[in-house]
Amino acid sequence: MSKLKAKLAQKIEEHRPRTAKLLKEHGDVKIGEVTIAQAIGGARGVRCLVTDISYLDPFEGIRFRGKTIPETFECLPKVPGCDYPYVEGFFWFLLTGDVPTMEETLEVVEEFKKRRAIPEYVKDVLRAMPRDTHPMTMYSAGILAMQRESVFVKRYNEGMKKTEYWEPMLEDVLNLLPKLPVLAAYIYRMKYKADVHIAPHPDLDMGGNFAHQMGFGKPYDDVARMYFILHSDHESGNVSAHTTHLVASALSDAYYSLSAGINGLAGPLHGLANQEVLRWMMNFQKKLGGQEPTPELVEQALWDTLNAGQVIPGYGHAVLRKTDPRYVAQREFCLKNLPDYPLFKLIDMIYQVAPGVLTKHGKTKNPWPNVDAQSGVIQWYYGLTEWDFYTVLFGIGRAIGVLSNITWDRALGYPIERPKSVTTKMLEDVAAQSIKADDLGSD
Ligand code: CMX
Repeated sequence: MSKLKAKLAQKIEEHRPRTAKLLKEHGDVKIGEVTIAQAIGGARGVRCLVTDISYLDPFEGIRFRGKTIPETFECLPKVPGCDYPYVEGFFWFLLTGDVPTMEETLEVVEEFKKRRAIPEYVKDVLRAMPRDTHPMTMYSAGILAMQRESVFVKRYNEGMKKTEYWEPMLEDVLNLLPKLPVLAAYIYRMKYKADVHIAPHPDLDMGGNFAHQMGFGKPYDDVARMYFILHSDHESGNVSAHTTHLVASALSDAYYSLSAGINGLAGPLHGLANQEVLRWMMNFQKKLGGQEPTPELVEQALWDTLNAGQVIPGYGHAVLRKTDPRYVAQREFCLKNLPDYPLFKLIDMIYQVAPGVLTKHGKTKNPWPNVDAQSGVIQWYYGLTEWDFYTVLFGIGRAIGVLSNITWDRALGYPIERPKSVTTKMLEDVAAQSIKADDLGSD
């Protein structure tokens, strides 16, 4: 991994003075204000996190290192004979900000192969859990179980300078990331495929080997590559990214931090929404009892969900105010590969109807679909019908982004995170003062 580490070291050296200058010379410049609604309402829109790895514009959607999703897919080295790029090359791109050459990409591919085996004791931990344990619990536990491997902890205990923190963090990230698809495939085969496992393939890259170890043929390897890249990063404020960053800020290592982030991803308002979409569609089809779905029937079912006080999974977003380009990318994949598949047609019918229903309902600020609305149907089509596994797939992709971020957190020496809380009485006092000021102003 000498090329990746050398490139990252160069990027870090170039970047550090920028952060230092901002802090020293412009530290008191305001970038926003916090309202009472933001303090009570989940810090929505409060600008207090920094990352250069991705940026989410409410109307354009995500850009990875300044590139849109189509630009990202276009610029990266592709696996021969496949439509999607190497995930390993994408990792290089997220980490360094530079598009890797094929040679640089292949160095990461080979290095990941060497590091991807999961320790036997992790399998023992998983096997000790009841088989009906949710796969996200197993995935998080598997990551946490490997914490004893942390190079960062070892080096920290030996004593190292703060400026060196990023190197053992990178080492932990490089050890952990390639293991995640292998861990996921182990959980999948143990839970759903009679505990019959498939050995890794020495010639295959991360996406290809994942498809192989899951037991799915082509083009599932490309599905995996697309899926991991699309789910990788969505700037820093979402629950999984923020949790990983927050835990890492206490100098917890990559294993502790990622496991915590994955627990956040497992919530139904975040990553678990992808399984909820499939559950919603299957319940709907069951209720139809063989009847063809129509826009009218879909509309009624959406209202039934809303009137029961539940959310429409796969719709809405805390930042986005238009259709998620990650949804669009997957829709384009479906239009190309499974245009006539009934479940895809149903997803599309929901897309025609749900924004209108949600707008009429009048609560959500964004009635458009997010990444989770489209993803399950692709998995289902290729034979992965165990929908409670879908968030694990999200969790492999998300790791690429959040592990890149915490490597940079260490490189730039970001401090322990510790926002300040206030009491309700303090807010009431501030509110009363503001009313008084308004009254004086209107005199
Ligand atoms: N269905 C019904 N109501 C919705 C809704 C939806 N899809 N999306 C938002 N609302 C409601 C909210 O629950 C909230 O209601 P209350 O005022 O009663 O609390 C109101 O509309 C305002 O919410 P908002 O400001 O538009 O959205 P938030 O930033 O609070 O929440 C999100 C964002 C994603 C949690 C929300 O849109 C949601 O619950 N969506 C469904 C679950 C989902 O798809 N999550 C996946 C998001 C992507 C990801 O992280 O993976």
